[in-house]
Amino acid sequence: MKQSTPNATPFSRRNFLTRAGALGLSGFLAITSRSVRASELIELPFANGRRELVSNFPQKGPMILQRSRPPLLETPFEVFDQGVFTPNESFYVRWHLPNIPTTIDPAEFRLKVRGGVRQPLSLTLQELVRDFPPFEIAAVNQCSGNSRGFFSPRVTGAQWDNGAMGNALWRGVRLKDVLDRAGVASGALQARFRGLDTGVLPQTPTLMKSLAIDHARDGEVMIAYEMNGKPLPLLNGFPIRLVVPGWYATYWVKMLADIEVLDKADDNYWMSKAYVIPDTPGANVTPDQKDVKMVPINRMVPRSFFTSLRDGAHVRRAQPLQLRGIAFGGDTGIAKVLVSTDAGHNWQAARLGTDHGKYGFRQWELPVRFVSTGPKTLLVKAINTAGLAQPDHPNWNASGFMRNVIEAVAVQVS
Ligand SMILES: Nc1nc2c(c(=O)[nH]1)N[C@H]1C(S)=C(S)[C@@H](COP(=O)(O)O)O[C@H]1N2
Ligand SMILES: [Mo]
Repeated sequence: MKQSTPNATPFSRRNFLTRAGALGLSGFLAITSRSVRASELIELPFANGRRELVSNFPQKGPMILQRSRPPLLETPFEVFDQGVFTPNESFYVRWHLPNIPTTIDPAEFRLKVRGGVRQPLSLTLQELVRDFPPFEIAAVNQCSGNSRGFFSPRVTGAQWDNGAMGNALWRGVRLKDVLDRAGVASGALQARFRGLDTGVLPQTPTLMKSLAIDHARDGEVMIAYEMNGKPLPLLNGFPIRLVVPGWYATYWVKMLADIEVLDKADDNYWMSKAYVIPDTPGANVTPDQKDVKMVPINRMVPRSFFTSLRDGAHVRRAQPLQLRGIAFGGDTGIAKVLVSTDAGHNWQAARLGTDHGKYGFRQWELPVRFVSTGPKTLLVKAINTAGLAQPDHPNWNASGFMRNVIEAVAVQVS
């Protein structure tokens, strides 16, 4: 965890308005006529994996188009080899509802805090920045459905490759400080968060997510106004979003505008139906398993990836080769990353890169040299500081959530 001194406020009115005006949102609105733009086709490594690589979303570079409205954009995996912080212009995007404001006037924006509080609040962005101590944390934002395209048997939902995740240095204020300003009333059970996006039909339930009040007040859950030193891109939740370190991104409500303190458990659609997992280790069930108890998705689990080479890569015998990748511990830090170059017979500990805090990506490296030619299976496995290791076999559930398995790449040595 990194704590830094406050610098010039990112939300001076002029700065904010200029940025809001400079978003170039016409591309966003006109996205259905995007065919005028040249785009490249890429092939994700599963059936029906052909996707367009598009560059016409505001504040975004080349992204894998999963869907245009609402936008689902995946980070091209090469980006993860370039460093542990995922650049804002490459950071994946996921929205559920199609009506997303295309401009936000920072001067008009208010964050409401209401419900079971002594003093309801309506905060301007300037108040949020000025009146609360700044807080920074590096944390992985990962969609519950990241890697869903690999589920077998296949399940419905966005068929993501492994790029529905990203790591950023988030800067903002602690949610605890804001809740304490409002004064949480006794009997409070949860805090519920809502953004500015809505459905087209009035009966579409607005996305709302809730956290236990103690979790909301743990001093780590935060309201972020900056991502990697810059205001949040509109598509990642400008002007503010919730950051819930160690938890799946469904809770990281974007364009956060409303916090309601509840005295009972929230059973709205997005809590009780849309984002529930089997209450089993690793959310793992068999496709024919019946009457499984379901619970809201929550903490992430450890994962690791190769980033320096892809499945099918050709490498030279006897030549020194630096294997490289990223790992994260889920809801706690990485203890070890183990790599096998012989399909799991032998494992070696990789060298871990700079620790930017327990919730972020950690780079790993391992020098290897292949003594014989032929096909080789390379494996990588993360173990977190709670002793949880990635499983040998992939988990499965009907929603395609929490994909986890020791990752493999096949290489050809010649
Ligand atoms: N307001 C709002 N916040 C939201 C969502 C949404 O649809 N609306 N989707 C959630 C889900 S499921 C994910 S995976 C993350 C994606 O965050 P990103 O687009 O910044 O990568 O946002 C979360 N926050
Ligand atoms: Mo998600």
